[in-house]
Amino acid sequence: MRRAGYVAGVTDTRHEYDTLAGLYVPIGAAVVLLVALLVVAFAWRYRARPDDPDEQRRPSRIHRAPRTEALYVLVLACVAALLLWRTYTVEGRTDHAASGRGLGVLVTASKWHWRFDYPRLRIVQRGTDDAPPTLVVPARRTIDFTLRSLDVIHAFWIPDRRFKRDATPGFVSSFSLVFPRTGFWRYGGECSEYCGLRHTWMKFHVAVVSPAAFARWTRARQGGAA
Ligand SMILES: [Cu+2]
Repeated sequence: MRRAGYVAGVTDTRHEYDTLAGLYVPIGAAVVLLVALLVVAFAWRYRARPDDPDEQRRPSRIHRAPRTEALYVLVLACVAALLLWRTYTVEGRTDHAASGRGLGVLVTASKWHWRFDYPRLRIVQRGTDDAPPTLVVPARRTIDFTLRSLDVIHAFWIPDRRFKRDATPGFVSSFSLVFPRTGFWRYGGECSEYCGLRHTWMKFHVAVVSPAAFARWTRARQGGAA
């Protein structure tokens, strides 16, 4: 079903990257386990035995096993190809430019604040040194973000969405996200690029509300309420 303001192709980044991690983690764990077992096994098998009378007369154990080595290279190449293919597939689905048909939010990063402008709604969300701003978005609707920085390199990061994008001065970055479920994430967003003294405090809250609640919030903000 097509919903108003929803653009096909914009995907749930959390689901996509969690699925990808579900592939990387077991492969990584298997490699660590295999290497650890082989280290222990070979250290035990070829340990020094000074009391062994045959030790000095033992021939060199170095020999070649071309088939085993070729199989090893083939397995590694297949694993690398699988990971690259899955990674680029997921990147292709999630890392697209803004659709231009969703709700527009201009994100401005500067030392050490976030600011969220909703140009079409004429709403601005600012924080203070003590209180970070809140990014308010409607659930299940495409949000078209435009990201910029006024000074140094920052990075817009929402861990729950598994999404991160650099904000580089002189460049404007565009991307779309959807937020499938409603909720409030205290300090749910932050800067993930070290940007100076107060980098650690460069955070924002994330509020995902129902479309009806978003309409009410919009009216309240446009009416001058906080
Ligand atoms: Cu920063």
